[in-house]
Amino acid sequence: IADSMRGRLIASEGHLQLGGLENYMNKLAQADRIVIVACGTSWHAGLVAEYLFEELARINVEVEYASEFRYRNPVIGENDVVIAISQSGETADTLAAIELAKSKGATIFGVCNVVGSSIARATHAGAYTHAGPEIGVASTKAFTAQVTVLTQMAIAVARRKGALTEDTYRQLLIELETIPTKVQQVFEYADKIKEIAFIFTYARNFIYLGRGLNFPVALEGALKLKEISYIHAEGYPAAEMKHGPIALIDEDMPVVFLATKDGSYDKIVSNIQEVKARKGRVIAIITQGDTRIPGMVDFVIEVPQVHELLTPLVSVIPLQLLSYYIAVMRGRNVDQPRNLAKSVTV
Ligand code: F1P
Repeated sequence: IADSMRGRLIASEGHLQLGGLENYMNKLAQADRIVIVACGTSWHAGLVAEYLFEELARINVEVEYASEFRYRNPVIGENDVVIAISQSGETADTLAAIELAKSKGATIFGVCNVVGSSIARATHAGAYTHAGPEIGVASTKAFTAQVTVLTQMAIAVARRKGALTEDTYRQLLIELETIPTKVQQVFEYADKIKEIAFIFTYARNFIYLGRGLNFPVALEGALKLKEISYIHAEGYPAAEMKHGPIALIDEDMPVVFLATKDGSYDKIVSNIQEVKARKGRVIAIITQGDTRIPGMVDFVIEVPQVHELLTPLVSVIPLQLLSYYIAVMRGRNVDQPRNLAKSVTV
């Protein structure tokens, strides 16, 4: 993962190059609304992009499941910009959503991994993620690659709009270039994650909670666990817990918290207290050096400090590893999980 990110970031050293997107940058910068269509893991990358485009470029973003969008009668037209995200570039639902939006006059950008794929060809412009082949069915490095490219797009569009100062722009680029090394550092915790996986190998349910940019990461952590270990897992925004899922918490419920040091930190600490008060077993993903959360929870996994806007790129890694080890310990075929296809072409 780190290597595929490093390659892409070196290619953009000091300046963001987004290939075929360069000529369409004004269209993106002037958009009143961006509609993101995708499925599965790619949809989660879209949710991260929603936070980034809104935060950095102040553009209204809607993130749609392509599998729903294609069957609706969505309000979309010539002034809309659609970003379609797909690892395989062959997902039938995403392709159908693109065709529908195109027939209404929208401009379509693609973020695809597979060069020359059907989705890449159906778009007006786009950026390839160049994450290399995904060996397994479940997307992992494709997710980090998609988020990297979408982050670069959001930064570039914000700059084009004049919404970013030159200092912030430079700072974000410098921070982006530190990410591959920081991702590599998370792997130093692999043995610890393996121990936690061993303890929870036969759990029947899991809940994942996060706020802000870590909310899509919670969804992605739950999806990875479902996909490769077949354990029932739910991801929620931590603030939604009190609106229902809190009823599920007891001493048999493992709860994974995305609790890195960011603007939501104090609120996530309160959510952890709420779960501990109900005897939930908490695994917290925390920022290295945090001394507050370790005393409150059952297990911690540390990730390096990163710029707040880049958090998902590192906080997702321990969740991918946790799913991987649990699946292996349960004897699952992690590369070819049952009932899943790499490209869902129907
Ligand atoms: C979308 C997706 C993947 C998932 C699985 C089924 O694929 O939902 O996220 O891991 O492979 O398809 P894509 O459009 O990103 O290729």
